[in-house]
Amino acid sequence: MQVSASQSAFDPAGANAVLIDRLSSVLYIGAALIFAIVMTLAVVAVFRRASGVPTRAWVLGGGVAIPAVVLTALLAYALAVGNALSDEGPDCGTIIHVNGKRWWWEVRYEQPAGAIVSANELHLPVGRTVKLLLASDDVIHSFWVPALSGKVDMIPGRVNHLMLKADKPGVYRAQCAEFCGAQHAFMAMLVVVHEEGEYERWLEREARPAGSSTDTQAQRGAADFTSAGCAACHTVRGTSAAGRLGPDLTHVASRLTLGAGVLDNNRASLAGWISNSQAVKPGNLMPPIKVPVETLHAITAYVAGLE
Ligand code: HEC
Ligand SMILES: [Cu+2]
Repeated sequence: MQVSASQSAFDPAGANAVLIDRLSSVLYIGAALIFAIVMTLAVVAVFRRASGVPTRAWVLGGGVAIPAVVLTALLAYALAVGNALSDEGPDCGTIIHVNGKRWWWEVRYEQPAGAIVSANELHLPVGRTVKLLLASDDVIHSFWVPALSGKVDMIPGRVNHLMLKADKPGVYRAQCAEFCGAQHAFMAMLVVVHEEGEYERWLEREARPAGSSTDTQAQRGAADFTSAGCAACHTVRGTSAAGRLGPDLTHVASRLTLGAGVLDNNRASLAGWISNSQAVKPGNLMPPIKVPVETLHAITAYVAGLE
């Protein structure tokens, strides 16, 4: 993928990710120190076996007292971090639903003016805590944006919460982190964190229905989109297409990637995806569409115009 997007828990860009990064550093460094001390003592013990040092104090001190103190301290610290991670904070006004699908993501923005449905890209305002409500319609998925937070499972019949706050604008990569079938590895998503004020503008654009094109090929493509069967699975708001099996395509052309992060979004990859997405993402739930090449071009022109 050409879009540069960080997917590293060691490069935190949000408050929760910083807490997790710090906790893991403490655990890594602590474990390394303990390992070094134990190994040193083991070596010393091997060479001083016969010298008659009292062992009782060593066993009780090193085997009981020190582990009890160290492990209790670590447990208390880890519990405090876990508590802080689920803290809503006073400024949490934004609620976004993310629904795991085989093998893509439905994203629904709760709005005073009604929900906006989108897919395969999550948009966030910088510096504000957002509450994600995570669910699944089919199998268990797991939502994970390593640069912003820990993983939370998406379980059919349940709604799990995740508080997200991004401190730096940018693009971060999310990945399904629970094996969910053939295309689990290609179930990714980009998280776009907007500058102050930009998020509202983006939401406003996303809320609009699809515009109609003046391009004649695209106009033909709009009709072909329905006759070729695309509308049975895809919604394009503002048209009669209202299918729910696949991602909402109302503004698909403005997304950075196609197919949940498998392809860069441009006209060539779009044509390739539409003619046979199975070649790109084998086993995904969109069947190959057999249409004459002019029809394919027309549909591609139409979909590429859905900005
Ligand atoms: C049987 C249902 C079905 C039909 C028919 C169908 N699709 Fe899809 N489509 C899907 C599913 C499911 C996905 C998501 C696949 C994935 O990423 O795993 C998808 C994904 C897509 C995407 C990528 C969306 C994104 O957010 O990246 C585009 C574009 C698309 N379809 C266009 C079309 C067009 C154009 C047609 C008609 C020629 C069509 N589809 C017909 C089910 C369908
Ligand atoms: Cu998954």
